[in-house]
Amino acid sequence: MSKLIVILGDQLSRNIPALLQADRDADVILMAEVNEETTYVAHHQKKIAFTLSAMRHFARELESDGWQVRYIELDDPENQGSIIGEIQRVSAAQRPTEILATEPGEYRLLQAFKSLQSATEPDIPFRILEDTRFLCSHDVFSQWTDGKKQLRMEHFYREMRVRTGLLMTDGKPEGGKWNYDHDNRKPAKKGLSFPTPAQFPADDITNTVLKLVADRFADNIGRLDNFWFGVTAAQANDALDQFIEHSLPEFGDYQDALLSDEKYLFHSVLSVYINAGLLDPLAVCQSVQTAYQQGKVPLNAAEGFIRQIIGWREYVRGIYWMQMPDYVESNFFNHTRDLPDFYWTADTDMACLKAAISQTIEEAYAHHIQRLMVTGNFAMLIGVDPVQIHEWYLQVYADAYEWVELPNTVGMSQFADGGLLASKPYAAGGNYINKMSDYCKTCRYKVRQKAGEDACPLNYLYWHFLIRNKEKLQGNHRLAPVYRTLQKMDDARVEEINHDAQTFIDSLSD
Ligand code: FAD
Ligand code: DLZ
Ligand code: SF4
Repeated sequence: MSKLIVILGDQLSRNIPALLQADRDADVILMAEVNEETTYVAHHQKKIAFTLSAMRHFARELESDGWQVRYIELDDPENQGSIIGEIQRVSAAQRPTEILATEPGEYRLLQAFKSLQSATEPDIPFRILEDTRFLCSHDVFSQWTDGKKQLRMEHFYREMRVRTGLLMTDGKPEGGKWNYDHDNRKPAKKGLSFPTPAQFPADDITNTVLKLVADRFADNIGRLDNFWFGVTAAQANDALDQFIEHSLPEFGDYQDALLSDEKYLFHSVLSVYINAGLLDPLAVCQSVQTAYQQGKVPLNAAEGFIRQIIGWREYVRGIYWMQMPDYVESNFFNHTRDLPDFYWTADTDMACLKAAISQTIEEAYAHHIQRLMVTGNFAMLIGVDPVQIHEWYLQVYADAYEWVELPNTVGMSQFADGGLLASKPYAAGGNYINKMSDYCKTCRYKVRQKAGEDACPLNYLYWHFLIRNKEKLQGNHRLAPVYRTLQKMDDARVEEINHDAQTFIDSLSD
């Protein structure tokens, strides 16, 4: 009499609830590489390689700990091509007393689980457990949102600090302030030395997977050479230790910076491991807190980092589940433009976009400010259909799962939810990029020029965005100063902006 324990490709954690409730001597674990998960969007080749290799390593580790694992490879001739198909096939043969799974991170798969549940019960009960790796349960998030007219991450974050006790002393925030973001806005300068995130050589398992991906997914975006992601919990923990030692001390100061030729700056590159389950988010925050307590990192760095995880990460997940399935359709500005082709090739003269997209193609990674203020900002300014930019982000990053990617794209970067997640659009012209980066120095466009062929396109696109969305945005008090500036512009200047923007946007589809 055994249960069938389902473990998905982003549930590679020893503390995943379905595994915690399993009996090592009796139950069978099912892990399946399937066509549906590898193709529901055309994932970056490195993302597929990372996921399949990490799944194979996790299965091996469970087996060597004495678990009975039924591991289905992608090219198994019996493979049914979907998680649901594989659960059905294996349970038909094995007749388990129960199927036990942890809730999937994505809405579409939860719906599929629920349909299967109705089909198998009462014959075989199918229990779907809440994913306790997240620090805020669905109930707690919905209690927090209850009765609130406006949701703000900062308020949620403070509650999460109290709830977790992280960086709290006698019920008060460490250092007397909740948030040290004010200290975290430094532009990076040349001369700083930037550590490289921990990199790991491919072993036999990874090499086999790399070949499989090269054979089957050669047309997907991305390159497979120089694959260096860790694929086990031990490697992910090494990456965490190295981040804390070498990058975290400067993480806060330069969190918003951008620099050509520096792909990572002081960012952790840990999201890929945390989201797949190789690192536990609470344990990561506790390690960071310990480093602060031992005097190894300053408070602004520790607080800034912990805020990203217990604040932003949990907040976006809460919003995702609260808003799905309609959230995908959000389109506050009614944007309909196609995503420019250069998002797939990096073939553009704009140095900021070229840098962010090239490294995305190479590494399946770009840091937050590149995603938000470069690729995201540009897509919003030219009016790209939010679904198209959402699908791009979901495809190109190794850490991308819809629960985290969608709210970041639709809510934070495109303001397509009209301000549910963020209090104002993250729109910026060339000045911002020039202040925070060195991209403009080598760009074909001139950042200080406001109009004409050589002007930085972001300059007129920024105003064009504000002009065309005036009705929707001018009431936003955080945008009052920019609308006051706009009011002072004469008609000729407004016409010039509209003309330059339209000419540039038209040129994108030529
Ligand atoms: P660091 O800068 O080192 O931050 C530390 C950790 O905090 C990250 O590892 C991550 O776990 C967490 N974190 C930071 N910011 C966020 C955030 N806004 N939301 C959730 N967690 C956060 N993050 C993803 O994990 N998957 C995605 O698919 C994803 N898509 C994004 C799309 C857009 C348009 C934008 C603007 C942001 C997106 N993010 C996404 C959030 C953020 O950009 C990444 O988490 C971060 O860049 C990962 O790199 P890092 O590990 O070096 O992060
Ligand atoms: C991302 C991914 C990929 C590429 N392949 C698989 C797979 O073959 N089998 C699997 O169980 N999971 C995979 N995943 C992760 C899933 O897509 C993820 O579990 C769902 O999106 C839910 O978050
Ligand atoms: Fe980007 Fe404009 Fe600077 Fe060029 S000049 S790098 S387009 S901000």
